[in-house]
Amino acid sequence: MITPDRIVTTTCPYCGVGCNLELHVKDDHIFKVTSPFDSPVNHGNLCVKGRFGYDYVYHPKRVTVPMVRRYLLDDRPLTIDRSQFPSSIVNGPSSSDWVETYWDTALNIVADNLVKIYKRDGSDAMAVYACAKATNEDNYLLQKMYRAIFRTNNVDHCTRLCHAGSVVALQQAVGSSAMSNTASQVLQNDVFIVTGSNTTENHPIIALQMKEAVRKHGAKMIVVDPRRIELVDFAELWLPLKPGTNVPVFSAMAHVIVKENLVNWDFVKSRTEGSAEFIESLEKFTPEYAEQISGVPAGDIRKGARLYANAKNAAIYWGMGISQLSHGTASAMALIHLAFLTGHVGRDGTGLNPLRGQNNVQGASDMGCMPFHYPGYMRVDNEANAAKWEQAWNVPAGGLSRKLGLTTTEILSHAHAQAGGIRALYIMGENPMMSEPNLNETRKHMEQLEFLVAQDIFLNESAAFADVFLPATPFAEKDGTFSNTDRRVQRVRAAHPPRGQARVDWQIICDLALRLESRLGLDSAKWDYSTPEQILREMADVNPDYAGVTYDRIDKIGLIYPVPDLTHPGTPTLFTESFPRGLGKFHPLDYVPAMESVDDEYPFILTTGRVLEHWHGGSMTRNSSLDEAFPEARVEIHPADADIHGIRNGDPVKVQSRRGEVVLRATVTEKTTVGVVFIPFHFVEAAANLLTNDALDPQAKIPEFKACAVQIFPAREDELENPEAVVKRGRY
Ligand SMILES: Nc1nc2c(c(=O)[nH]1)N[C@H]1C(S)=C(S)[C@@H](COP(=O)(O)OP(=O)(O)OC[C@H]3O[C@@H](n4cnc5c(=O)[nH]c(N)nc54)[C@H](O)[C@@H]3O)O[C@H]1N2
Ligand SMILES: Nc1nc2c(c(=O)[nH]1)N[C@H]1C(S)=C(S)[C@@H](COP(=O)(O)OP(=O)(O)OC[C@H]3O[C@@H](n4cnc5c(=O)[nH]c(N)nc54)[C@H](O)[C@@H]3O)O[C@H]1N2
Ligand code: SF4
Ligand SMILES: [Mo]
Repeated sequence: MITPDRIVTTTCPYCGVGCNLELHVKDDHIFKVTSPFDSPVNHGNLCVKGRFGYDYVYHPKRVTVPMVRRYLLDDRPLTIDRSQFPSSIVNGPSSSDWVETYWDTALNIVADNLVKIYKRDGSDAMAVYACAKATNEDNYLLQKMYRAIFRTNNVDHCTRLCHAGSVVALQQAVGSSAMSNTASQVLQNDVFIVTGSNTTENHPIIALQMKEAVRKHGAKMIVVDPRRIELVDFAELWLPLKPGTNVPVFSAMAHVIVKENLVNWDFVKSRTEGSAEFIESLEKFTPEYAEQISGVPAGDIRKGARLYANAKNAAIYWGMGISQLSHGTASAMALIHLAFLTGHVGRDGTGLNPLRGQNNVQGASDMGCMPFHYPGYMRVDNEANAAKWEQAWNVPAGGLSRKLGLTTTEILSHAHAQAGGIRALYIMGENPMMSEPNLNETRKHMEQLEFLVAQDIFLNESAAFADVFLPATPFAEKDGTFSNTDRRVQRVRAAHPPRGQARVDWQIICDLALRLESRLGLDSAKWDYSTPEQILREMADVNPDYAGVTYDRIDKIGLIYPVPDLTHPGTPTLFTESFPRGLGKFHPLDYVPAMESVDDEYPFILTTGRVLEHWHGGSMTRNSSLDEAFPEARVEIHPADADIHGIRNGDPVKVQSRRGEVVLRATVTEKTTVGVVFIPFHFVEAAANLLTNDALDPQAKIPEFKACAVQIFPAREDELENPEAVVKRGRY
């Protein structure tokens, strides 16, 4: 038995559930993780990532010394030709190009080059990706640095690839985009819909509560998902729709609710607008029409509509199967309509709940790491908002840009080697070379950049393209706050000092900001924080949602924002009296198919997503012991399809789309439906995003990760990218 030197309570760095952790530390090393039984979030439960996934902190590949490219030290001009990088996305330029250096040298090089480009090409040449893994404090300062110093709103982060469709739809329909209720209110639901969310693998502790709702409280669950995910075993009804057919299925449910007079007219009349036109638009969405398009039997659509509408308390929980489509906004809108028609929103045990993915994607959005909003969702093109932040940041009146910035996907597609477009990019903790769609295209954009800074804990596939690498610290080495999917602001606490020379993100930013200001002759005097709490305070003094959040108040249990003052207890349920935009607004919809439909050449629909043991591009989990639990990429294919192609379980296959191909082993399983194959996007050896379509939702600019057309061929063993070879060569 090891006796810990100390037990540090903190928040899980993986998913948006925000489980509370107890880190058992001995000799400045975490050796065990447990969880407090009295945590209101996870009640002592943890999934495999929270429990065992922390050892990436100690992985030998972690970079803990600043690094710059040799040509920068030689003081040669920036002549790097990124197109000369090896064609495999596994490797960037050879590691011998990197030189370890002092912080001073690295930060001066960053400051000199950013200032040079800014002075020459102006604000529009500058852009930054924020990090939904980092704290609120880190993210607040990063967007402040770009807005206050470079006067640009080209700030975005992975929320764009994630719930952007949900955010736009919710903003248009209700005027607020967070979850309306908390996840644990599922225990108060009589009926709930889970759609486009593989909750068991991606929000495991919320899935536990969903199962508890069914098994202990008699709730009825309706799963709407093309795959036979584990929750189907607990469901009253499963609607296995074809990928990309959300709008007809949910609009047909609305059609049934209207035709069978299951509408909550009191709610529709008093709380919404635009219902007459909307109801007219439903005429075409008969369940039979939806069946033709989606493959879901009309009778089951009727049954689902009745269950949801007749419930006393019903809620909808959704994930990426709704938002990651070229009609992601319309898909989310179709769900919102169901809640409006039935009045299942604005009370405990009801709600519109887009489950947030990253541990702090809610927080990074709240902190203004988005191109249209300052912290607190204040539009950047509004004079009064701009004036507030100019005052807070000591920027002269009129100094902040009122121009809407570019989104994540636009920032890369606007990258240009010559004048015009984005020239310099700063990436704090993201990995676009794994997470963007159509990686062959992404790669070309990365090659165009004149100057790229990566601030991460690993030299990931994107940092392999960088000029400078700044080693940050992971959650276990920093203090601050994360905001989870419930809007609960919780403490993050350091278990031990940073490894090597790694530095906390917010401290790197302050150090760099001072160097930028001195080179540009600015003197805001606003970068001298001694604790992260001072940073949160500065933000909370202007952002009313966080006004009442102090480190003292969230010492043991987090607070659910809005917390408008220092005595307010927090707000688990939103929209009880009205919506932020006043009345909820219906938006009539049309069915628009996915951008790519199947044909003889590409007869399967590929849908991509996640598995329990891994995280996104794998920087963290593939550098942890979790990799042994799920060591290689697999494509899931239905037995009927496998039979036709003569594919057996474990056979290597080549999956090809119009944009690229990968070779990986097949898992023959009924978890996927006929005609649909599934690949998780965690594995660099068979990166799913080489195949995916970069078509965007026109409003939300979110890519169509959930549906593209592919062909499958048998392949040979020697065509597999041998994982062992990858390890030997160095994954990064
Ligand atoms: N283990 C693990 N957990 C994670 C993550 C991780 O990488 N690994 N990432 C986190 C992040 S950032 C996020 S955003 C969440 C994502 O969590 P989820 O949204 O649960 O993630 P996905 O696996 O991408 O896709 C969810 C489901 O969408 C379904 N689907 C595909 N196409 C359609 C469609 O057209 N309509 C409908 N209705 N469903 C469809 C898929 O079958 C799949 O079951 O997970 C978070 N949690
Ligand atoms: N095909 C396909 N592609 C997808 C999706 C899909 O479903 N299918 N889902 C999309 C979604 S929903 C998302 S959210 C994106 C995610 O895409 P990304 O955000 O690009 O992915 P991550 O791997 O989570 O990147 C996080 C990085 O932060 C680093 N990091 C961890 N902690 C810290 C820290 O404290 N500080 C700093 N500076 N760095 C840190 C990690 O090492 C890692 O490199 O992927 C998107 N891409
Ligand atoms: S459910 Fe999410 S927050 Fe909880 S332990 Fe697992 S990854 Fe961490
Ligand atoms: Mo996400």
